[in-house]
Amino acid sequence: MSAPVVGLIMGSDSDWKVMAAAGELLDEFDVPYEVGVYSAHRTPQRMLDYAGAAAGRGLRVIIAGAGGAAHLPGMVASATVLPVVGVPVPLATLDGLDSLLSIVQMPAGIPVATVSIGGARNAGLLAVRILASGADPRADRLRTSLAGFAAGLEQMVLTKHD
Ligand code: RP5
Repeated sequence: MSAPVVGLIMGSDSDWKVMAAAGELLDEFDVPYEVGVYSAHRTPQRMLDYAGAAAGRGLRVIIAGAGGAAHLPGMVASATVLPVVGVPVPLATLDGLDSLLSIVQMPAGIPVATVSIGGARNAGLLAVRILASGADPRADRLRTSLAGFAAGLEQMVLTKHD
C-alpha cells in the first residue's frame, strides 16, 4: 500500500454520500488517499492540527467537502500551503447554494479551488490533474491516464451521436 497523497476530508459523515464520488475517481486513477471527518465548527482544533501536519505527512492535495455554513475548505486552506479543492455539499435546505457561497467567496491570499455543488467527482479529477503537473514518475503516469480518460469521454459522445 502506497502512502496517501490526497486527503479526502469532510465536515460530517453525512457528507460521505456526496464525497464518495471523489474517492471512486481517485481509485480509478490508482491515487492513494485517506478519508477523514474534520468539522470546522465541532472539532476546530482537530481540523487545524490535520491541516498543519498534512504537507509534512506527504499529502499533496486536500479535497474538502462541507455543507451549509461550509467553512472547512477555507479554514483548512488557511492552515496549509497545499492546494485545497472545495466541494459544496447540498443539504436539504437552500439546495447547496449556501455551501457554494460559503466556500467560493474566499478572501485574497487564501485560495480554494471550488467545484460545482455536489461536484465531488470533478474534485477528484482536479486533484489528479494537480498531481499530474509534477515531474515525478507518478505525474507522468497520471498525465497518460488523464489523456486516456479524455479520449474515453470523446468516444462516449461520438458513439452516442455518430
Ligand atoms: C456541515 O454541516 C457538514 O459538512 C454537513 O454538510 C452539515 C450537516 O452536518 P450533520 O448535522 O449532518 O452532521 O458542517
